Amino acid sequence: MVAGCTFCLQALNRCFIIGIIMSESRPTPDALIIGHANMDLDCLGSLALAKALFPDHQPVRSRLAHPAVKEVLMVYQYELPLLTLKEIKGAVPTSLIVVDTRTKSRIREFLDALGDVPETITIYDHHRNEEADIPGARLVESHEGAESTSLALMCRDTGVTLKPDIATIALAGIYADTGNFTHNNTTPGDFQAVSWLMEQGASLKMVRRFLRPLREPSQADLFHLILGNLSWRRFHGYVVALSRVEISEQTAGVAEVVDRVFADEPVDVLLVLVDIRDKGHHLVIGRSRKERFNLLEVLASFDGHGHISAASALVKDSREVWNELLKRLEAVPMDALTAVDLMSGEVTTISPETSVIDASILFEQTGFSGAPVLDSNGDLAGMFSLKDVSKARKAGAMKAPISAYMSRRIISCSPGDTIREVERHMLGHNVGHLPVLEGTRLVGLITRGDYKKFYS
Ligand SMILES: [Mn+2]
Repeated sequence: MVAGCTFCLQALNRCFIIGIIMSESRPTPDALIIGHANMDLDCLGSLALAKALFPDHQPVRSRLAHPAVKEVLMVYQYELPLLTLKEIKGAVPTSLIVVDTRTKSRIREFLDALGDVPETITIYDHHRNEEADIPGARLVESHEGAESTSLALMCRDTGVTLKPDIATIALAGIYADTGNFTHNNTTPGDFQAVSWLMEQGASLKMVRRFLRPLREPSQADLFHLILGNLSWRRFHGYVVALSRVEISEQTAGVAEVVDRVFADEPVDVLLVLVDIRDKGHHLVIGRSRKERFNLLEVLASFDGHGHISAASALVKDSREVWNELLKRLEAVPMDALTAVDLMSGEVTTISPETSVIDASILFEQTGFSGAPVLDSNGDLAGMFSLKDVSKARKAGAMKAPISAYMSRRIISCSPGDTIREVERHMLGHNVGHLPVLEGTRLVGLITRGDYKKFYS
């Protein structure tokens, strides 16, 4: 018979009360799990899962935490006890596990608290675009939308089962980091992990509670402030919404407010500069819907971190951040996709004299549903499509030249037109074949198929 704790009736090695007493009476924990400063839901989910995977390690909380994280910890403080920075002061762990970041500056507060550099450092992280600069660390890289995903799948694959509460915390992390599975970074693995976490008893109802946006009155104020100062500008063909606001002191949950604004604004990119008056700091937060618009590069001179499509930077000096940001937006080379990137350059064309029946045979053989019609000078004279074939068939005029049935009202675009303009042409005029013209010369053709390929 194993000795049990009188209070929670668990075996001693599983009892959290003993655990707390032990951790207090043991000034130098031997093995620790840390995340990044100002932990978010995915960071917390990763801490919880890493603890399940490596039960001999103790998770540590960061000094600051997102409001949603604070709420989770309030609910689950006994299910997921976390050490504080004070409790690890001077400790020299033999093993340190770092989750949800690979960057030294983001774990500085933990390193500063420790007495010495741990013997082994293992990183579990999905920030593929961040610099891995923690010396001597082994990196286990993941490609999922949330780090909680890869750790949950590791639990699943190694036969570790979770308590429902831990599964709930992990589930919240995946929802948060994938923007409810709508961000570009979302992977099939994220869905698999969610499916497994639901099997472990995760509570979707609780997750919905934690993800509730704008829980603080100050967040609602900031939301309206950002919206009120919003202006739209174009950079490299992208529509960028910019907003600059000032708040009196640093508050948590600014990123959640920015997410909320971004969800409502039909723009490619949102960049918000928050001037924090009392400290003279500046917080830049960016969100992007376009893969080619690399926010990490835009924020590089501010020491930004995050992902290509969601990044932020805290500037602690008195730089002219706003002007520098605008200059970066102008200077960082990232050309928006244009018609040239979408079009097929090798286009099958037909001449106006071709008979409808021959064109119809061509369509049948090639699978095309339409083709540009070029006159003897090589200029675009019209577009001929399957629809025109059926018109001629109804009229019993299959032998007529296609010039009698082709459409002469041509909707076309230029090679440099952005995706947005291409979209406007194709969807606005409901054309399935958009010729790309340089002057009067045909240089390519964009079909519905090309357009769909772009989104796949
Ligand atoms: Mn993450």
